[in-house]
Amino acid sequence: MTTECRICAGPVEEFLDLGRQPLSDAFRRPDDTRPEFFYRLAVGVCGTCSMVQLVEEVPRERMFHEDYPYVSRGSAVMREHFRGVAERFIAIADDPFVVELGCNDGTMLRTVAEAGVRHLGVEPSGGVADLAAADGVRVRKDFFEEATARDIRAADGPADVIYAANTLCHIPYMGSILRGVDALLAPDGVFVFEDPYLGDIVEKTSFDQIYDEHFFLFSARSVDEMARRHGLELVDVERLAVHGGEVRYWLARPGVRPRTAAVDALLAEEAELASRVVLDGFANRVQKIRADLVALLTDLRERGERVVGYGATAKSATVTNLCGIGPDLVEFICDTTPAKQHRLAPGSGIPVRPPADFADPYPPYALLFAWNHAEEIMAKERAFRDAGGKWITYVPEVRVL
Ligand code: DWN
Ligand code: SAH
Ligand code: ZN
Repeated sequence: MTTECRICAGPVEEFLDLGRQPLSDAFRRPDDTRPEFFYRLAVGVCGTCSMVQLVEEVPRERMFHEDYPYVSRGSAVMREHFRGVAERFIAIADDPFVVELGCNDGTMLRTVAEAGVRHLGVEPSGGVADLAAADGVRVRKDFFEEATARDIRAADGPADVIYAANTLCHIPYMGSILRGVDALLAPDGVFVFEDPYLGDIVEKTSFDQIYDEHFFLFSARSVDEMARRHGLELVDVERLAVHGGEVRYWLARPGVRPRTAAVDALLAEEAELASRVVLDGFANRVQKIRADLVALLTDLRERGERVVGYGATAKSATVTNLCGIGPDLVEFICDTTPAKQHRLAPGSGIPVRPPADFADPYPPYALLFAWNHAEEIMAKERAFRDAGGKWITYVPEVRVL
């Protein structure tokens, strides 16, 4: 099947179909009897600009609304990560104006606000935006797009930094976003964004990074092409270890900043990344992980062993719904997020419970859905191991640890 690229209108060739999937962050109340929304989750690659993207778009209001449950503050590692980012932006100019798209609960901007630096968060999900405001962050409850950007420019002046973490890849209407960036960014300003990196996703076969909210899987090459088409230039890239491997892209107006050697090095490394051979290989490894995981969980059930999930991630919706994992295979998922607890995970119907329930009593096996936070979680759950518990992971392959 071929569709049209959301960046360049070139032909998008599908290479992986992950089937009928629910909204990844739609945790339902147990008494909610309304039918769930499903869509077809499939990924393709543009033959012209190499952008990897979903072939079906979910309307944004279905995903990002008052009850959007994800909060950035749920991980100590991420809190520290965003404090570091904020400190760099605070020091980037005299009296800078820092705008964050998808500021969520204000985890990054709160450091900027506390330093008395001019800032604005743009966040359409009302509940998490309220958390940011409660922490002293100036936030506008809106989707960022061209009209919003023009409005902000008129009211607050040009931005020295426009930043988006794990947000730009959520936005299919990229033309409007980049026209907005052009309208809002100061002549010597920077547009900085960080998202899961296609290179890491392919290398680790972390197919669960693909779900409704993750519309694009960026690479240096596809971002370079995208920037050029919109009058911007990719001037720097940084590889990040967070969320299973990301890249932070720095864009500026042409000629304003020299392009670093890191950009050319990453482009060279990516020579084959968007080829059909590489992407078809990825798709084949996904099917192997699916078969191995179903076999392992089925075997454990037959032996009467309990398995509990750890971390009700958006990513886990892709895994459970692709593999047909329900409460018969995974008893419940424990998670620290208040808005997910005592709800049912989307599609699978697996109950979500507070982490205290994990130890009550410990199961023999825990399926680590939040594998990107493995170090942090395994450190805080040492007692599970000490009690003889074993972790199950499926990235980069199914293993019992
Ligand atoms: O891109 C996105 C990223 C930034 O966040 C969004 N589209 C949605 C969301 O994706 P996710 O849900 O896959 O993100 P995380 O950060 O992998 O989610 C971790 C989950 O695990 C959260 O629900 C919190 C929970 N958790 C926990 O229960 N104990 C996390 C940690 C670190 C813990 O110790
Ligand atoms: N930046 C945070 C949150 C990422 S989750 C972090 O890295 O942890 C993605 C966020 O993007 C959600 O809070 C969602 O509401 C927001 N979002 C989605 N579309 C947006 C848009 N058009 N403009 C601004 N934010 C958007
Ligand atoms: Zn394209």
